[in-house]
Amino acid sequence: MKIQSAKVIVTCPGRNFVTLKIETDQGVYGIGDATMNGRELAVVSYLEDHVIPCLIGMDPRNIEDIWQYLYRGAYWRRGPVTMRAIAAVDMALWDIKGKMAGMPVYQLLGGRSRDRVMVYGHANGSDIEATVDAVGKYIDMGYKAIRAQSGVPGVKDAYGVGRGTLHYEPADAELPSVTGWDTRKALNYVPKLFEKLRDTYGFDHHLLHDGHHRYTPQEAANLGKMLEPYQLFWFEDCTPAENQEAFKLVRQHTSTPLAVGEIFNTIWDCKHLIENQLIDYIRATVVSAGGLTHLRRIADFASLYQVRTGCHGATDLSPVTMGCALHFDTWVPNFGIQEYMRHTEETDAVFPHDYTFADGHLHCGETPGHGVDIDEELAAKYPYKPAYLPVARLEDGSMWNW
Ligand code: GCO
Ligand code: MG
Repeated sequence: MKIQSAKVIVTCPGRNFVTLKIETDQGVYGIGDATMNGRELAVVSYLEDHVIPCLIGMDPRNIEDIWQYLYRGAYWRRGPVTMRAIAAVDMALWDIKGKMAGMPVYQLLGGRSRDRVMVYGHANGSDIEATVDAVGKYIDMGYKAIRAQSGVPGVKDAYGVGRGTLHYEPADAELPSVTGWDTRKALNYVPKLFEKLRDTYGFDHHLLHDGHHRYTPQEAANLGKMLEPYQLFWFEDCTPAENQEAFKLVRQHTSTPLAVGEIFNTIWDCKHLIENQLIDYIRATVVSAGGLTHLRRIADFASLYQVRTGCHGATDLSPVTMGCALHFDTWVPNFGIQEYMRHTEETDAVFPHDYTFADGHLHCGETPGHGVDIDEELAAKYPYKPAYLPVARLEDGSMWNW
């Protein structure tokens, strides 16, 4: 069996997606996601100019060998572009293997560990009152776990606040728009949001919060401690995870569970935090961390330390990544939770899929492969549109972490 051709499809049904389609000499094809929000075309070039020529003629059944070929063989290892390109190939190959075996991917991984996958949705509002209302709407939709982000008075376009409640999308401008940040104001506001949420809805639902790399370790420790009475499911990206020693300080001061890893690309990014038990949830996901082949290595390593998974699932991860993540979540023994930001109807139409939402959970389908396809004709109707993520500046104009 041979890989006969492969192509990259770029489409913008409301937002940009980069998709790899691998075709075999036996008529079976597979689909993979390679989207990198705000930097899409770098991955397109990596795939078209440097990966696809090597794939032609390879045996698509050799998933592991092809993974090693692309990782070791490039010499230049790791990084968000390389690992997304590898991920796209990997997803497409698992899709092909599943189709050939007549089995959904979770069966190939080792079978079902659970009936359904608990997801969390994104509730946000311009202030506490609006955010409390938005959380109520998610509870009404059946969610068991909800991430809450509120605008902060005096902070321009604080992170995580969308225009509607369902389809938050931060990449919105042809050049990066400038948002504001003020840690003092956030530290004063965020605990009040969670106090109000617990007062209003009690403790039956899981609540989550994303710090989006904004706080210093000391500030993160302080906020984690202030949030303890509200028993969060997790406090995410409380401080940048470049200097991972910094998490020791946060950990020493708070028992609020910590989640990190949506921008991690390999097991090496995760190793220190996991083996030093500095986090509770690892957020690496299929598209950013080298596909299913690599993500399961991360999960297995994490399981040694009772660290559970919490795959990133924002809208910039296409339905293809969501489909693969759900097969992974259905299998992985140390599952924690899956993020689920809904795609628009346009996106769902371009990527027909068999996963379904019910009662706060997602269910992966039983279609052979990962269960997500691309409608190429429809995709062609939505040409690529440059869109950047915002940047953040402090009140004095200094750059900060968006
Ligand atoms: C999350 C993330 C996203 C990112 C987005 C960037 O927790 O879902 O932080 O909202 O900001 O994926 O492209
Ligand atoms: Mg996040």
